[in-house]
Amino acid sequence: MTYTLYAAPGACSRVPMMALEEAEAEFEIELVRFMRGAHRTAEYLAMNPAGKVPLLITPEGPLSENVAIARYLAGHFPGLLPEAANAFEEAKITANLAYVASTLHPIVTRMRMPIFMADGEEAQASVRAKAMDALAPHAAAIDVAIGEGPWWYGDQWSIQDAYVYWVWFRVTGVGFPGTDYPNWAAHAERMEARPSVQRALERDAKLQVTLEAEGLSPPMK
Ligand SMILES: N[C@@H](CCC(=O)N[C@@H](CS)C(=O)NCC(=O)O)C(=O)O
Repeated sequence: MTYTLYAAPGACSRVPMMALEEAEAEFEIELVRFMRGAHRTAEYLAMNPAGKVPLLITPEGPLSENVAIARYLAGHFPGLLPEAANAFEEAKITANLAYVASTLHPIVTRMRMPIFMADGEEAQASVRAKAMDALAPHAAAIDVAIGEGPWWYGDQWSIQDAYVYWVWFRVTGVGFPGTDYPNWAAHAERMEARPSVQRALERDAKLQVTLEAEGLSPPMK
C-alpha cells in the first residue's frame, strides 16, 4: 500500500481522503480513536507532535497538516491543484488552502467543539454563537468565490473544493444556515454527486460505524 491516512470520521482528514480517492491512489486508512486518546500516544506523537489528524504516511515519511498534505498530493498527482504559471500564482493557491486551514477551521472548531474553548453550557453556547457570527462574512465570500463554479477554480476540481466542502458539512451539521449561501449549497450538492467524493464519504462512514460499534462515538451529524 503506497499511503496510509490516519483519520477520524467527520474530521478534516476527509480532505486528503477525498483527494486520494480523486487521484485513484492506493491507500489504506488507520482509524484514530480520539476517545481512547490514540492521538496522544507516544507512538502517534512521534509521527505528528501536534496530535491531530490528518497524518499521511508517505513513502518518504509521515506528513501532517492539511495544507502540506494537499501540496504533497498535488505534487504526486497532477491535477489535484491548478498548475501555477509563476511563484505568485502558486502562492495564491497556497493562500486559498491556508485560508481554510487557519481562518475557517478554527471557527469550525469553536462551532463543533466549544467544549475545547470554555467551561459550562452557557459559555459554550456563547462560543458557538460567536463562531456562527464569525463565519457569516466568510460564508458570503466563499459563496462569491464559488459563484457558478462549478468548482472553486472554475472547470477544474481541486483539493480546495474538498476543503471548503468539509467546512460546509461541519458547519451546516450544527445549524449554520447553509441555505443563505446558494452557490456554496449548490457546490456541496455537486461534491456529493462526484464519485470520488462518494467513495471517500463511504470510507468515512465505515470509520463511524466502527466507532459507534465500539461505543466510542455518538452518531455523526
Ligand atoms: N492544522 C491542522 C489541524 C488539524 C486538526 O485540528 N485536526 C482535528 C480534527 S478536524 C483533530 O485532530 N482534533 C483532535 C484534537 O484536537 O484532539 C491541519 O490543518 O491539518
